[in-house]
Amino acid sequence: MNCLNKISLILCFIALNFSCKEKTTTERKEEITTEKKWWKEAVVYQIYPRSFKDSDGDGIGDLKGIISKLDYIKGLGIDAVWLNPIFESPNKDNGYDISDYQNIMKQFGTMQDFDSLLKGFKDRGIKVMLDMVLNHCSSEHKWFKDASSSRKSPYYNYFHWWPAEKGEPPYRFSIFDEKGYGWEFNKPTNSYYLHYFGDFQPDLNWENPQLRQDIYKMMRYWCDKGVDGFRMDALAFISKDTTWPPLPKEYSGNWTLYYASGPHLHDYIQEMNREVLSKYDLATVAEAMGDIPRVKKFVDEDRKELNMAYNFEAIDFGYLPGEYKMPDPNGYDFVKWKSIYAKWDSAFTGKGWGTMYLGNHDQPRMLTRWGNDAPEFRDYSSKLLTTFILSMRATPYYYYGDEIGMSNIKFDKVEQYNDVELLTNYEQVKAKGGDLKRFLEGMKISSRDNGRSPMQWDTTVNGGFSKGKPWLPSNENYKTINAAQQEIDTNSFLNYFRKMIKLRKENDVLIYGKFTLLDKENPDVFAYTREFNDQKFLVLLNFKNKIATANTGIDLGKAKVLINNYSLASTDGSLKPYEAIIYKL
Ligand code: TEU
Repeated sequence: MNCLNKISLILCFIALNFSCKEKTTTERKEEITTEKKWWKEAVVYQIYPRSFKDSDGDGIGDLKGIISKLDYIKGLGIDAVWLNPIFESPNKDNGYDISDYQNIMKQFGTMQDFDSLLKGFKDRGIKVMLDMVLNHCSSEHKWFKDASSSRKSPYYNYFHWWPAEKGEPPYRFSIFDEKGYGWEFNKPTNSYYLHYFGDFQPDLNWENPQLRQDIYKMMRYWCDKGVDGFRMDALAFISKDTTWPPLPKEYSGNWTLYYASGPHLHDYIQEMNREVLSKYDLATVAEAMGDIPRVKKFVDEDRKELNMAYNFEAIDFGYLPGEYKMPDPNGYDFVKWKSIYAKWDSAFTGKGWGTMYLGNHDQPRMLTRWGNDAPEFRDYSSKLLTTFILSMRATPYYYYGDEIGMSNIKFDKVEQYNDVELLTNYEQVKAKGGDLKRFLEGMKISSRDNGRSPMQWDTTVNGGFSKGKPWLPSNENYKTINAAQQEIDTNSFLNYFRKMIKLRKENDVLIYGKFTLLDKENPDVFAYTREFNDQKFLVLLNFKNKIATANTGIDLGKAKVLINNYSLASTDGSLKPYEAIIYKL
């Protein structure tokens, strides 16, 4: 072989080898992640303890209240619960302002109650996830009380300060501040402290290793007690650029994206993984705001950080730009919304894992926001949303009360609200001379208190939630919409929810199966397939209050209906208002 031939052979070999490698990488990229984990297979039920069940008549839900409902929770068929913060707190943001991470909020009970609750869940095979608020604490926390007394305090560096002698601090936004200003002046230290949320929620200084060690120790305390996971509040915001440069232009107005871009964010999460998470078999889910590339970093297994991330893009969809949670009067672009779900599914194709939810304590009731709470559609649309949540390729997080079709309470007056977010936003609109009537109308759809009204157990006073005056009124519709009534009705939402959970559990394809969006441009129907091994399911969801048709090109002649929210399912793709069907193909 002459020299030229030799070279071309080598080149050819390199090219071949390269193209093979290329192919494997592409193939690997397309392969869906099927590594089994309990937290991928679990259905998580979120309990807002303040509103679930009050055992002592003070109008506030408590741990003993949850204990009294353990069998109800078990009976749902769920696998894990996420409890919103249960730690000691002055409750200016209902527990998201923690004053002692290792004690139970007095209104909720004692540590002994918590231990009994944990045991009660464990005895029933239910895992327990706690809500860790690590970006900030309460201004009543002993760290802050000490830190704010003197610059010499050993805790001064547990927080972010701007000494007043340097003049005004560089602008930072605050979401729960009437003036939208993230620095608050503190006289004893003659300095300003940073608060991305309310001024009663000072941001913790994660750049300080001592603070981080204290946090990890506290987390290990709960893990050693036996908790199974954490929902990590506002975790994307923990790292800050402490040279405090002016806000970069590219983020102006998009404060969540800016706050989610701290320089050492992932160093700290990886450290937390080494120091705490890797030592236990935990489920961890991050409030990881930001775009997909940012969010993926939290959950890429190779990076050794967390397990799951929320999809904020879909839940925050349909609001008017530049206004806080003001629903677009023309509704939302359904085709775009579907594409967001498809995009977030493919973001976690090969690596990471997502979550699926349509409601939580920061959201209005899913029935009002994404379904239809009018009497004629309440039943169908509630079941449709449940079918959607439980048939996607992500861990479902299902909010208490949605299983019985609770809807928005729709307050008329600002005085009826409790939520700090609503109240500060109201003041902001007022200060700008905005249209308060319009604001309050919008909030009937989107405000957080809509999702926080007490659980509707039965037809007794306050829906059986409390014998006292509830901290937030019960929705008057408890007289017809309640768990007791739905328990006896075999066709109720509650029983549909149980049926849908069973279907998911019995069919791996609904957990691990590849998701493919079909009939993308259909303005009414959400259609997709799920495929795993030799199984293929088709999901058809008519999100509109009129008859619609799915054009999937799939012959339904031989398809088997696995679940349907009407008594008879069609075989030609036509769907009744809010009809939901899952077929086995
Ligand atoms: O919310 C994080 C957050 O950034 C909020 O903007 C949230 O998205 C907003 O309230 C939606 O309307 C978490 C908690 O879930 C929330 O309840 C707390 O109030 C907040 O952190 C502060 O801890």
